[in-house]
Amino acid sequence: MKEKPDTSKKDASDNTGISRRELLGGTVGVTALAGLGTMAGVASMAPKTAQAASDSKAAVAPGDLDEYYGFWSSGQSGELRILGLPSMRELMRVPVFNRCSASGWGATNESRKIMRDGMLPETRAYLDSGGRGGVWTNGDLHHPHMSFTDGTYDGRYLFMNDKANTRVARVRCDIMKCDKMIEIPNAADIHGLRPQKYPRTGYVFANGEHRIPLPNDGSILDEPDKYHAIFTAVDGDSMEVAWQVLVDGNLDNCDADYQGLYAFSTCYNSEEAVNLQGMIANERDWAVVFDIKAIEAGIKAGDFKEMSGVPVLDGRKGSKYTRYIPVPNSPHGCNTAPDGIHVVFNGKLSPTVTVIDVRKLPDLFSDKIKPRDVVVAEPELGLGPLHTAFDGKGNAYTTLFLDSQAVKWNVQKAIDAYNGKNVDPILDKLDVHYQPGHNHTSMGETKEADGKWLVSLNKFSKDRYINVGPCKPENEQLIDITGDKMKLVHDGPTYAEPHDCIIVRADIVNPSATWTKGDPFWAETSAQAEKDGIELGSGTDSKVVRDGNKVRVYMYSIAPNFSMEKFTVKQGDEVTLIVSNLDQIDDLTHGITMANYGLAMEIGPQQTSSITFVADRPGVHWFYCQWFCHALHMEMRGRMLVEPA
Ligand code: K7E
Ligand code: CUA
Repeated sequence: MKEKPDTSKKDASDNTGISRRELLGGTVGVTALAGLGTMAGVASMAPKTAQAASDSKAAVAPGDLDEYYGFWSSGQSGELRILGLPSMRELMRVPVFNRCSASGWGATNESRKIMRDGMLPETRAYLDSGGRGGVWTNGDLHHPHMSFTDGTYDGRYLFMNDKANTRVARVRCDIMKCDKMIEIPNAADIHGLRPQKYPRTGYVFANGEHRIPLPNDGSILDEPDKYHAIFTAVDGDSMEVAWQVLVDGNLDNCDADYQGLYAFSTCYNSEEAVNLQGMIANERDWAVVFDIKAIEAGIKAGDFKEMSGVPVLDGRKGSKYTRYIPVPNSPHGCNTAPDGIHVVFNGKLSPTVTVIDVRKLPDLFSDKIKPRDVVVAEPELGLGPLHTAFDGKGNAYTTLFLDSQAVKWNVQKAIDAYNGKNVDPILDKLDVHYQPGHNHTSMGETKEADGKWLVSLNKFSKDRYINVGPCKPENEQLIDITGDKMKLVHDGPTYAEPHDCIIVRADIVNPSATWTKGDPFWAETSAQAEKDGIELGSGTDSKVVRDGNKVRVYMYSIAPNFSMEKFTVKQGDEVTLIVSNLDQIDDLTHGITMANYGLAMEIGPQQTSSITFVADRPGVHWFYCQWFCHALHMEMRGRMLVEPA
């Protein structure tokens, strides 16, 4: 489709006098793609905008606490990050799909159990063979979202996707650790993920992005009609797949409504092509609407095929479970407004966003109206709209990837313009630095959206920081949205690659100060200890238990001591170190590192952690506490003797 040169709206031009729009020119579809490469150069030509470097509202003095938690994804780093807002201070990293040197995530028995329990049997067999180490070492975490009750965050859990290895994980908000991770069957590469907002979570909706042959047994390559994409509903309580829906096209991002009736996904490859040219051939793709009640009734009535142990309904075109709403080429973000009525599909290759009204969906499903009849607005906002956030006052904020801008627009004005009124829905545009992907407002995906802060997650930082080499940080900008005009108040560099974030009022999140003795996190370790006649964390659990060539070393720690100064095993023994931290004081984390054995783990106050290894290197090996805990922290160590076989 053609992008009309738009002279009515103010262009973001730099001081060379050349507008970025003019530089782009041509058709949006093709130029937008070319722009992915060239805009890096173009935007660098722009001078630094004269924005306030600091703002009293954003300043959080040393020792003062933030008003909001920010939960950040990290893309290909595979972890979840916790920031404080408005200070934008990074507070914590929570390893999820990655492995972590500090905490032992991916190495401890407790974390490996979580990572392995939800794997498909064929994946477990694959990772157990060929020296692959039994767990994935990478992940691609895009979308972290909190559990909801009645349309707002409830502080129970955070859910997140792994695009790299087709997983969905859950983090317990009391301890801020991942407690469940499942691999989604029949799907390839989970991308969009959102929890059900009402009445509660409930379902976690997860989009299989890439289409694959089903079954994917190696017999098919170039028969795209045998490729499929799958929409999955995971039960957020049990973390099991509740049901799946086969769709036409592929799936990108998704969201849920505020009524508990529908879910939505964008599709950027309705052509069902397998290469770039094919995927952008059509002028229109679509958004898919899923009728949750109809799907649940379909499951009850047995209208499904069981595949890999889960019920799969056929939701392709013509199905009673879905409707396909045509929208301009290659939509990306999918965002439900806090008014509970409007859903925005972001155009990406089209300069527009498409707004639908959920009140029209019952008529769509009963075929009283046509799919396009649910569209109530389609404002042209600028180049490369990717994601939209809301302030709870009727305004929306959309990222413009190619224009490197945030655009503020009014939903009602966009509806009026669509109905032929001569109004401009665009209220403000702000340069961001550079190429924003997601954005998010404080509480913006809940009915309690408060219109205070907007974060723009920008894919490039270019010239905003001193040069750190060819790989530059990304740039996250905090924007004050309390006034009519957006005001940039803070730049924050970050490492690869926060796709998305949520901003949650601090009073909703109430993590524990310490662990609780007997936490289910180490239930299996507790069960083994019980068999060995040991009560973990009791202060008597200091004992070496030999069981054939398996040796379990139970230890506890109280700063600055491990309960065992030394222990002896034989070369070739399979050794499990089980360490309980008896300290009850906030922030008194210990760890244990077995030097030159590649082993380390975190042990928080009142936590038990365990790790298993083969003692195949004879000699004296020091184990030490790697978490600075005491004036005598350096002395907090002991010896393992491995006797030669
Ligand atoms: Cu990067 Cu949400 Cu995966 Cu858009 S997605 S930018
Ligand atoms: Cu315990 Cu350092």
